Amino acid sequence: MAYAFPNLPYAETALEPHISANTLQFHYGKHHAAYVTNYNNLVKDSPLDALSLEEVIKTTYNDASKVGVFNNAAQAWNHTFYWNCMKPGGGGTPTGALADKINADFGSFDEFKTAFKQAGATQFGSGWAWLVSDAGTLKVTKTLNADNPLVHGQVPLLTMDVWEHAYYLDYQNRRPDYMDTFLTSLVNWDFVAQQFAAA
Ligand code: MN3
Repeated sequence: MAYAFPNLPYAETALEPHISANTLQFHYGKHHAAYVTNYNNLVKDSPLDALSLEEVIKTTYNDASKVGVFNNAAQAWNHTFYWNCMKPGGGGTPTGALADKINADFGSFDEFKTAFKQAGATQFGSGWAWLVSDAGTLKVTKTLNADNPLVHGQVPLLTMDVWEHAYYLDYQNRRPDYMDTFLTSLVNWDFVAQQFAAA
């Protein structure tokens, strides 16, 4: 079924100075919008139109005849999730049950941060770094291009876009600086905790 292009959960200026309005105007207003438009055009009047976006992602994964549908469906989903993973005045540390689980599964919050940044730094080319729940254990993963933990049986809890379009206007080639800023100043741990509670 058609996927409605969601509103950003904050103003385009809200993440400044960490992520500029200029970046969001392109990243949300052009890149994300194009994925949603392409997705809706591809599924329109096809059997996939009966399915939810998540069902289309799972159904088309690894189907050589549906690569375009998968890429646009997953990128539509990934970006909506990514916007919700950030907020103005974000960062800091998780609390409560999520903090306890991170400490239990990674050893400490610092060790989680190291693993998450390592995943982002070692994703060669375009992709995503994730915190997921995998059969009840929290793990850090990285995926290439549009790939998404849903197709690997994992529950996404947090993501960071490491495609160059996510940071190049503000950070140029300095992906590590963007990743540091994402963790220290942008992560919406309340949203992550909601995903964890529902996992
Ligand atoms: Mn992107």
